[in-house]
Amino acid sequence: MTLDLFEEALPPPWCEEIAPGAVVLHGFVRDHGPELLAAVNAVVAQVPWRHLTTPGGFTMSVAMSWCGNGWTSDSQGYRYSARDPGSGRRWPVIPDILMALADEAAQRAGFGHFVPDACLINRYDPGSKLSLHQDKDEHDFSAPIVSVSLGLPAIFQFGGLQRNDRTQRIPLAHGDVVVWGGPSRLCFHGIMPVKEGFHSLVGSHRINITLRKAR
Ligand code: MD3
Ligand code: FE
Repeated sequence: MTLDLFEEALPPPWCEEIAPGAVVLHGFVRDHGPELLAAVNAVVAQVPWRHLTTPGGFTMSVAMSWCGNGWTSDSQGYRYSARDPGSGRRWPVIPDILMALADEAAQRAGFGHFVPDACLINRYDPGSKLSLHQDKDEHDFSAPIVSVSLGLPAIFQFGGLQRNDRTQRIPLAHGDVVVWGGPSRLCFHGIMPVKEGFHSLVGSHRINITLRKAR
């Protein structure tokens, strides 16, 4: 399925490989903010923003929502599941525009067709951050992760396969899409505290959407 919304050619420097398998598509969805935000708001209307507790007992500064497969917590910690354990109902389906975006971005970055089954949405208020971590709760690490940045800018920290490896700092702006696959899929990464500011469309937040193959 493709909506052909993101078809413009992307020569360098708009398409930038920052590490093997990690491709930044600068401004890839810059012109689609309103539709993307409408899709986010439709999901959030059904799965209200929530601050999860880490396995270590800390409340995350980032607020989260999701669709497709979402987070469910049990005694083991968090895992992906198709249903809300409270209501027994499926989480909302991933909006078509996000499925199309994921597929087109993955192809543009050289990963071929991509059909995600999970979408996590993060909201950063000024001061919110995401500490260095790996994403390894998905079953299939051969699939890439497509991430979309909207609203306030942020500095992304991108390290190596060991927590102590040196990190590079990559500024991410409204409309940037990054595809993380291949050797970069299991690299440590995080987001530095978001600075105060105001974005004309999104307000005083940064929104990040990640599209994944979880199961
Ligand atoms: C690199 N989110 O939700 S997106 C996350 O901006 C997460 O909200 C950040 O890290 C955010 O887990 C960063 C970019 C990203 C996502 C997954 C990755 C980079 C990645 C997985 C492997 C390597
Ligand atoms: Fe992550």
